Formats: sequence, C-alpha cells, structure tokens
Amino acid sequence: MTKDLRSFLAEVVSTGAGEVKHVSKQVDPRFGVTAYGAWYDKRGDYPALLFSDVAGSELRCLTNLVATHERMALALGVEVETLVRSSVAGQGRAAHPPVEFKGAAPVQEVVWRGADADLTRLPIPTHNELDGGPFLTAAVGVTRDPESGAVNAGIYRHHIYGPRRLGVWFFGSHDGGTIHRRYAERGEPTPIALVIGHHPAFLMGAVSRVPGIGGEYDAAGAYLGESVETVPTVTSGIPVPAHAEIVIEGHILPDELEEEGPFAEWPGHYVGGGRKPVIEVDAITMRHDAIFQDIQASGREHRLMGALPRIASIHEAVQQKVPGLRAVNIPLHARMHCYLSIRKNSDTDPTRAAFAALNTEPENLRAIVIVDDDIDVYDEREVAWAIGTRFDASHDLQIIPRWNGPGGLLPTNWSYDEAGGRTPQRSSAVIVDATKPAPPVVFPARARVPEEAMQAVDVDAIETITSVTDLPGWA
Ligand SMILES: Cc1cc2nc3c(=O)[nH]c(=O)nc-3n(C[C@H](O)[C@H](O)[C@H](O)COP(=O)(O)O)c2cc1C
Ligand SMILES: [Mn+2]
Repeated sequence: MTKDLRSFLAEVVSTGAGEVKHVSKQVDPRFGVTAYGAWYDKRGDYPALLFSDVAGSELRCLTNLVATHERMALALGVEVETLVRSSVAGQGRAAHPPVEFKGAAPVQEVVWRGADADLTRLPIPTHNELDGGPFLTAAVGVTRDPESGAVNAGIYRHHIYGPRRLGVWFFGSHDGGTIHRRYAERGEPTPIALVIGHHPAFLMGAVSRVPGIGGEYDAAGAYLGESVETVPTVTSGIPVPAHAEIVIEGHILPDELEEEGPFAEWPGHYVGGGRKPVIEVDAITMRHDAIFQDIQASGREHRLMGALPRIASIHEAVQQKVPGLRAVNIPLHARMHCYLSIRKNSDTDPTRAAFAALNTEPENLRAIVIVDDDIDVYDEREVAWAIGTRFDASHDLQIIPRWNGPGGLLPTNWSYDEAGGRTPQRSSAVIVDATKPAPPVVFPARARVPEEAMQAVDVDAIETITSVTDLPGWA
C-alpha cells in the first residue's frame, strides 16, 4: 500500500495509544481549531486532532499530526531515541527517485475549476489572535526552475486574501523565491502547485535543505522508503504526488505585491509581514473525501517540523567539511540556536563546522555553539557546562556582523521606534567555540567515576531507609 496521509493516520490509530482525537462538535475556523491544540498544549499533550465539522466547509481538518517525536519516529521507521538523541535519522537511506503514477490519480478525483476553485470552501484556520487572516501552514509549494527544469518543493506560508487569491512568502535564500524571481524577470507568471495532506515523511523531504534547486522529491522518497508517485497538475503540468489529499493549482503574478500578515511565526513574536508576492488560483483538485491538513502555527508542531529536517540537513552539510562531526541539535525551545559536537582534529574545525551550519540554514540560525564529543548536545546542562569551562570570550567568540536579514522572522532583524514602527535591518550571528584545544595540547581531565566501578554497582545491595531505627548503628 502506498504511504500517504491516510495510511499514516491508520498506523497512528492502530498503535492503540489514543493519539488521534476526533472533535465532532462544530468549530469556527477562526481560532476554533487552534484553540483545541492550545488546550492540549497547556497540558503538555500533543495528540493529532481531526475536526469533522468546521463551519463553512464540507471537508475535514486535521491538525497537530506532526507535533511529537513519537509520531515522527513512527513515520520515519526509527526508534524515538534515534530521532530524539541522534541527528542521523536521515542518513544511509536508499534512494527512491520519483516515478510517474499510472491511471486516475486519487488527488484528482474531484476537480474544481474557474469560480468553483474557491479557497473559502476549504477549512483553513485562522491561528492566533493578531493574525491577519486564515493561513495555509502545511502546504508544500511545488515549482519548476525555468532554467534547469528541476522540480523544487518547500513549505511556505500563504495568507488567504479571497476566494481565488492568496499570498506567498519566500524567505531570502530559499529556492522557491529564486525560481519566482527567474520567471518574474522574464515578465512571466510562476506556475505553482500547493500540495496539502501527505505522509509526514513526505513533509520531512519537502522541508529538507537540499543543496541546489530541486531534489526534495528524492529526499522525500528516501524518507518514505518508496518513490513519490507523481501526476501532472491539470492546468500547468507540474508533477504533484498522486496520493496527496488536496492540490491548489495557481500562478504567482510576476509584477504584483500585496501587504501580507501579520502572522504568528515560530520565534513567537509578530514580526515580518510587508508586501509579498500574490498567487491566483486556477484549479483545486482533491480526493472525494479529502482531509485538509493544518500545522499549528507558532506551536510545538511548527517548531518540530522546522527543526527535525534541518538537523538532518545540517548534519549532512557539516560532515562534508568536518568529518569529526558527532551530533547536531537545534533545540525546540530556541530554534535559532544550533549545537554541534565534534571530535576535533584541528583548531580550525569549529569555525568551519559553524559556517557549514550557518550556510545550510542562513535565515534562521544566529548562534552556533561547538562542543567536544564528550558533551551531549541534547542536554542543555552539558552544553552550558562546556561554555562555562572551555569557552573564553576573548579567544573563542566570533561575531559575524550583518549575517541575518534584513527583516524576516527574527525580532533582532528589525529596529523599532516609539510610534510602533519598524525598519528592517541586518543582524549578526555568533559562534561560540566551547571546545578544548586540539591535540596534542593537553587539557585538564574531566572528573568522573571510572566505568569499571560503575559496572560493579550492585542494585540489590541498595536498601531504602523508611524508619530511623533501620539506619545502621542507630540506637
Ligand atoms: C511549518 C513550516 C512553515 C514554513 N514557512 C515558510 C515560509 O513561509 N517561507 C519560507 O520561505 N520557508 C518556510 N519554511 C521553510 C521552508 O519550507 C524550508 O526551508 C525549505 O527547505 C525551503 O525550500 P526551498 O529552498 O527549496 O524553497 C517553513 C517550514 C515549515 C516546517
Ligand atoms: Mn529546494
């Protein structure tokens, strides 16, 4: 059976852990869907939430599906421990290049064209209080590079302006924006297909930082363990997954911008927005009983789906420059930070590793901390201890001025004034080298109890004292 959103949902249900909740009561797409997610979030719980009655739409809405390490581990076929503590979940996977689907594609069972292709018929949530409107948060935007013909994919946010009009925001270095600029320079519209609802492994591939333009369907195939089966869209012929739930087909206007946002993003502040490119919808295709997928904006789901694919991509990119790389972490609570542990060969390794990481993820990272391989990058206490003991600010701190921005999602990429105005600016990145000097220099040894002694610990010899009279030698 082909892996898709439904096969995964069925798999999650069959684990018996009760991780899929159904809300049958009618909810308002305006904050109604996200309120349930936020209610669970307050309790530290992140079940997938399926809404069968979103006011104004016939379609079901699914959110929070990709919010936990447990479900992402299930989706990628790895142990939770592997996914949580290791950054190599994407490595060593067999290639499965995309193939063309033969026959009638499920995603084109229903075709809405012209005035029928109305976005307001979809259960698109408005997520957070100050958001400028409903946003697509889990749509994979697929475009084709006019120069190489390569098919490129990424998740981009889309502000809904009207029945057939929506925005798109491509951050600085992202390929989607490069492709749009290439079409726009020729004065041509950019055909784009927005793919909604697929297996989480497909999303992992789509958000991977693949070097060069395109290659995301290959990355998705590697994560899925099977080829993505594609079908051409009905209007522009862009290949889209035949087993997706919904595809919005459209074109980005070459010469029009519209005020976009505000929208609460993963750093948790309302920054960004401004005038952004506009998409006009040409058609909407879907399955008969399509499920619309949403990602809880600025919530845990948003941060996890931002961090996991990037950890894997950074691991690959840094390893090419510094083979001594051991592990990568982008902490969920501060996704602009990146911790790298390396087995150091040379004192230049930390800087090279840091630049490889920064160049893989130039928009979002602003602090790289490099530690030795005895430090666990998934343990904040160890990282802080390494900074406290192996980092000297006057020798080991490097500031890269004007690295980020101008503008974008990081609050530091803007300057603010008393009237509530703001101006985009560039901000700096920092490299914190918390490693010991490279060999042969001898650095003080680390305190620890010998491993043999640890092995000799006899748990049966441990007695819990519940009464003072049981204390040895107590009168
Ligand atoms: C939930 C989510 C939302 C995202 N929103 C955007 C966005 O609005 N704009 C953007 O450029 N990238 C966004 N990203 C990141 C891109 O999808 C990602 O960096 C991708 O690798 C870009 O691909 P590209 O370089 O081929 O365009 C988002 C990622 C996630 C997980
Ligand atoms: Mn790309």
